[in-house]
Amino acid sequence: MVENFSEWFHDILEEANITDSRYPIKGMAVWMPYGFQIRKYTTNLIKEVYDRDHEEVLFPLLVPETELAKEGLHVKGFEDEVYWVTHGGKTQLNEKLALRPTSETSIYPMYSLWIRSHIDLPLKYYQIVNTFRYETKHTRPLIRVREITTFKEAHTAHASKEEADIQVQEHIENYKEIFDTLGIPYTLTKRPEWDKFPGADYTMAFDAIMPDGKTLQIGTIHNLGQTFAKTFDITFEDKDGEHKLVYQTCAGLSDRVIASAIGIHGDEKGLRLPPEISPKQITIIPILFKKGKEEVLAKCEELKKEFESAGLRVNIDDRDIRPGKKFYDWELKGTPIKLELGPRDLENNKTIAMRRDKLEKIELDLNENLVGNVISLIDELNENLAESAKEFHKDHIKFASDIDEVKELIEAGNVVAVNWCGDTACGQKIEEITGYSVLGIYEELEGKSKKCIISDEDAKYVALIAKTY
Ligand code: PR8
Repeated sequence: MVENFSEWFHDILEEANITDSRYPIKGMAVWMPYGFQIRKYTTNLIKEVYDRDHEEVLFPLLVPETELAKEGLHVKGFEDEVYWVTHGGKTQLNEKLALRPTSETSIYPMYSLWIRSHIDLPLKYYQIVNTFRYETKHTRPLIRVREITTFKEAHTAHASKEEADIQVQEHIENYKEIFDTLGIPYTLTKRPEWDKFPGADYTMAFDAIMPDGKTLQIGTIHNLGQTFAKTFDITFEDKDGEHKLVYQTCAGLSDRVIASAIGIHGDEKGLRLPPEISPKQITIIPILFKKGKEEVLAKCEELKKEFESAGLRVNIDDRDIRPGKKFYDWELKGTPIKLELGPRDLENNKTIAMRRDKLEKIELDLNENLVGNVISLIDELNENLAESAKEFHKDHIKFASDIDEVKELIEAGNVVAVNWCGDTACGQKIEEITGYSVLGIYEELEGKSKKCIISDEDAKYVALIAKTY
């Protein structure tokens, strides 16, 4: 799988009924029923975190050209990626309308109307919408798409710079919680100047290391300072009666969260889904013979109800096919726990459980704390998925002290840490020489008297370099 992760990923999406990318527009795929469920539970998790201190809103999909063009830096960053609506039927529109590539220019003109006084602040809204980006790099389902189908974007406005900085930290904590729940290890870096979000003061980014060693940016948080406040005239009357510009932040996640959960946890047999987003957490497979069929099925139904009342998602696979085929299917689909129940098991008050992570069989007593025991297995699986992913992640960040070593280590499937003075010229030289990307600042190097990998200047930071998706 590591050898050909890209092919594995492509195949698993189709085989596990997640997406079908044969839709006749490049970069746009159909969410299939199983994938749709995974998407739903992932969205629920993210909503749950955001709902704690943000309110959900929904803005229109179209952005007038005049608004999109107002913020110079921002529009420059997106101009090659915008899809335009130019006609209504046969009539050419007076003004072109953009399909939002992201929603700053759709949301902030309204913030300018809504925010009047310091009592309106902080304002913390989020929306989950489709965004469109005419990506010119190689597109891949979930990873680089032209229609991002569940773009979760938060937009906040604050009275002071300090509050905006605190909000950035809160976004970071929220994202950590989401990734930790899914057992997705990440690096958190401050993106270099030349790779920050168009219009932002600075960008903090989460990257996951995929099995082939390439990194995937799975979430970003941008401190927008007052750039957009100036452009869209978002001001408030402070306690002292003065009119001031707000400070803003925004943060975004896409279906890449699902891509990383699939990629990082999967194995050669298929998906190994974190229980939180698995459509079913338990799949019961009845082993049916003519004799005792009714009793076995009735017991399966009874167990299903018991598990469901403990809050678990359960299905019974009673299709009229060989049990072996059912095992194969659910291994492919990554249900955390399979329970096998046949007439002999029923006689002996037993069921055979199989954990998807380890694929080992465990005999459980039907009458002795079955629900509790299965919940423990799910918890252990969850922890084990996270632990093995963490180990892989740790093993794949290596330090290099010269440029040749950087290249060798990245080619061998690693992310590489180097000492860096922080100068843009040096950073871009690293990219030029290696052909790989500087993800950004990983750690500060205070008073450690190290030298930059390019210049002979003192290094201020440990920077990460990677081959990226
Ligand atoms: C913002 N504005 O837009 P960002 N396919 C899949 N996922 C993608 C793609 C793509 N083509 N492009 C980006 N992402 C800010 C924050 C509102 C919200 C994912 O930020 O452009 C990446 O994981 O950095 C990225 O980190 C996230 O969307 C946010 O996009």
